[in-house]
Amino acid sequence: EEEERLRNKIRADHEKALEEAKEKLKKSRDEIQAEIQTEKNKVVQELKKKDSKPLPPVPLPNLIGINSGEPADPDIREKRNKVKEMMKHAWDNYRQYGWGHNELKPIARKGHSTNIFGNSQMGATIVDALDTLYIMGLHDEFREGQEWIDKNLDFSVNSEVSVFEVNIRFIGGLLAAYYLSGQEVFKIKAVQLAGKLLPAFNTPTGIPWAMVNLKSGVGRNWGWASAGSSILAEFGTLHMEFVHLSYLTGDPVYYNKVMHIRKLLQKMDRPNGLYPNYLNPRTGRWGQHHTSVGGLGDSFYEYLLKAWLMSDKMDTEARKMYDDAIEAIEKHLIRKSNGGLTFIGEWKNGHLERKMGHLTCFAGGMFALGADGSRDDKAGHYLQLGAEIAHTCHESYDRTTLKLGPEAFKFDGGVEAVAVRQNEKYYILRPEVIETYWYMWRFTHDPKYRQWGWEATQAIDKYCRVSGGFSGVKDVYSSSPTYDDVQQSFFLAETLKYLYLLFSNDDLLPLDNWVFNTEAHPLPVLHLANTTLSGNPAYR
Ligand code: DMJ
Repeated sequence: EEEERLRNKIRADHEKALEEAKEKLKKSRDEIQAEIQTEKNKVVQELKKKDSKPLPPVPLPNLIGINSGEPADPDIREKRNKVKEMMKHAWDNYRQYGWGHNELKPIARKGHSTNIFGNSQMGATIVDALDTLYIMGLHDEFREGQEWIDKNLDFSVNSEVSVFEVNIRFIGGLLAAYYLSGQEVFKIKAVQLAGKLLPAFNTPTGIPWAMVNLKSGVGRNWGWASAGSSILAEFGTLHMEFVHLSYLTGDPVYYNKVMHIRKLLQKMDRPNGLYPNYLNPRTGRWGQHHTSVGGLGDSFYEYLLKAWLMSDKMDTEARKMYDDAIEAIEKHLIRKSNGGLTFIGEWKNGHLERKMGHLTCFAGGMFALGADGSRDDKAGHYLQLGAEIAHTCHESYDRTTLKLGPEAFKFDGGVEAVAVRQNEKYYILRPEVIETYWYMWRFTHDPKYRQWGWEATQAIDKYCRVSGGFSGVKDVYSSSPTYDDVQQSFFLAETLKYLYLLFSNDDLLPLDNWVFNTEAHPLPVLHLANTTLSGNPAYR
């Protein structure tokens, strides 16, 4: 019977083909040629599509866990309210004296900016603060920020900006605001801005320039970076945002750019298994062999881990690169001081510099976050390593007069977790130590992390607060410190957000559903198999 059915089908197909051939013969030469051309075009289009490997179209993920996270314990609630009050103080003063400028000078009470934001007023503090305002329930302030963005945020300006900073603060901030609030304006602005960054990738290797002019698209590198190099922590900290951009637009261009960077890095030799901080975008060769888990290297490692987490653990290539990298880091850069403090040093010109930066302190949280799923099931080991880094960084705070951590501290001859050089004694409202307390709190619920976070909150409020906002201080060992008169935008994006989360319940932005970019902007895990557009009460 089956044979009979097949024979009939073949006969029918044959007849159909004959009919089609007859039809074709009736057509004019021109008509046939036009048809061939159409077919050719289709094939070219298909090939192009294949070449650029589009991401599968998927609906918005189920956004679970943007509840208020209000703690039951009145003491913790009071602490959380204090952090919210500090956010209000920072925001209100920026609103009053710096509105529209990138940052605030809280003592001079006027706007402030640095070269990373270019020469135009892009409201960096507004964009960076939005999601913190949102989760704290500061809805009026959030709306004001949204209105400013809607009316004033314009990227067609003749201004040269840092690709990395604009990505982590602006694109990250806009995307998080979009996912939390559902307001289209944030998505539209994020995509517009991303388009302006794309020309930075026009280099012989596809490794982007550090800076790009938003109007002309001309890119270049920092003058100080090893022989015209791009920086690992800059071109290696685009992945999360760019994958989300492709996901939201259906346009694979962003995804392709960052995957190209990854593939290129994967192919390169790594001295001692370590990634140097500098890579020349013209030649594709490493610059100086400096390796750091602090400035210039830090968030590259963070984004390998977070690419895996953000993909719902599907991107195993990223996880492997992370595992390989931290194995080499542990072997070559992590040591114990004479006094028993675990620290992460820097590799410079063939030797280990026994110095750790405030920036490096984020790694405690990263090790804890990466513990689950680690190679050879070393989860306990990495959680312990995270705890040790948290302890060391707490010591760096505790051994100062102001109980605020210095920019860098040494572990050399008698000196332990203390800054030695005058120009390393400043604290500029950085978040990394508090970030690590928060991750450790989420994974262990050891009350000491809340205690340490509270110490830092009090110290910031006592020594960095001025009537016009919050300022960095120049020397954490001096009892009469001078101010640097800058309220950094990351203070609102990160420092205050991590403190607020530390004193909130875990159901506010649970880590199973959200991954924080390096500027603490939460982006949802793309649970591709478990997605829904509506019907989730937590969404909006
Ligand atoms: C922030 O912009 C980000 O956390 C970045 O990854 C490192 N530096 C600052 C905060 O210190």
